Amino acid sequence: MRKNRLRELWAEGQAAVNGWVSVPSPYVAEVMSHQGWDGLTIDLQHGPIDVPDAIPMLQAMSAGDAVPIIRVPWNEPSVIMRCRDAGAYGIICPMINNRDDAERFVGACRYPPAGYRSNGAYRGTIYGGADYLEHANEEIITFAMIETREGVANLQEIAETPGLDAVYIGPTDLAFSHGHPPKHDNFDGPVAELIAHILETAHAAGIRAGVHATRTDYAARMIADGFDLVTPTSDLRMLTGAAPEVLGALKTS
Ligand code: 3PY
Ligand code: MG
Repeated sequence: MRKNRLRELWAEGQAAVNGWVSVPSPYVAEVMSHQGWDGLTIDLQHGPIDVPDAIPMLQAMSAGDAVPIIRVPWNEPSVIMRCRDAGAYGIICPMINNRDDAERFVGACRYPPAGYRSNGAYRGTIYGGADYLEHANEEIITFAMIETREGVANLQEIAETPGLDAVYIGPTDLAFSHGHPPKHDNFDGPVAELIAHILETAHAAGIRAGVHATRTDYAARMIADGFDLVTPTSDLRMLTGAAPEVLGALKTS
């Protein structure tokens, strides 16, 4: 089976830099898969991408090196299994609040006896290889999003869920649920303290930690602080970020 490059990076002690795709376009996914991102996450939670859109995007990404990841819209086993069958090598699941949520999520990503995922990886075997079924449980990465007050309160038992590889922090929901303004890139303050606590608890439980960001300097700081994966920007942010600079330089009114 094709190796999961993120696991290899982590084994080498390196952090992974993950790109974020929210435009439902195989062409955008293909372009980004050749840019040098370690992982590329197709976001099915927020934005216009649905499972039928994601499949040609995964196909387009196959030729590049970026590890294909999907953020599913919710902890819904049927959607998780469809994404896994389509060849995702990592699943990010939003709003994991307790051990039951974590077990439901991880079980949908793993074949028995580790989980209850149903057999039928029609594209997994094309992307991963003929021995996909034999090794998928060890290669595919499960990320539980910690982004609620309840998720933080139950973090220890979530992090110790067998088969869970990593937590992934959604800073704006995390802030929201703790009564703070929903903001990314929290360099300091109470949300930054929560993020540091999540990182420390995940590592103490022997799993990895990733964090969502929108600024390169913040993502660099998170790598320096010990995060195993950072998402510094997205397709849409790069598009919308560059336009004002160009237009500002050329248009006078
Ligand atoms: C959050 O900030 O809550 C996220 O889920 C990031 O996409
Ligand atoms: Mg969120």
